[in-house]
Amino acid sequence: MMRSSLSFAALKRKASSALGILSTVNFSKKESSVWLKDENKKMQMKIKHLFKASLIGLLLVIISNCTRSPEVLVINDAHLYVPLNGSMMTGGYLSVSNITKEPIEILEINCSPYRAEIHETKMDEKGIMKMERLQSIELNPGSKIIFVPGGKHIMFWGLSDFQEAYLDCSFKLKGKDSIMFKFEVLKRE
Ligand SMILES: [Cu+2]
Repeated sequence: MMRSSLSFAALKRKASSALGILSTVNFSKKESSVWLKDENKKMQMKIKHLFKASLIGLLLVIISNCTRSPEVLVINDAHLYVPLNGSMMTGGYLSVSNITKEPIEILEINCSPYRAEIHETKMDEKGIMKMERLQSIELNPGSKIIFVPGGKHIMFWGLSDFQEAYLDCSFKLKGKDSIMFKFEVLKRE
């Protein structure tokens, strides 16, 4: 009777041991049987925890891949100067790099609720500097465009009373998700 119940318990343990390391152990003494049961439980807990941790890790990878759009443009040093006293407008500057292997077209900038446009300053045939609004900017694969005073720039309106350190904007891209970035707002000396 005792013998058959022991072997049944051993069989049960054998079945529940995930790694099968206990399958060759002889359960003849009660003490060792309890100890092994304990070890078996610990092992199962460890496996459970490992499984849980890897499941959470996998979920995190899936979530972060779904919510973060792959990087296509790298934007550096985006900054603007608060408007001069009495002026409604001011300029913003940055560099934009296309790190993909295909052309990327920037259609417009959005800094809502503030008005913003992509501009370029050019000299006309009479030698007069004028700025015009650009309808779009195309970046070739691997190319970089630097927005500088006297060249391409972002024109802002309505920032006279702007007090924050950063202004949130986004570039609308043709056929791709918009790129969000921040302009650092610099005070005039
Ligand atoms: Cu302008």
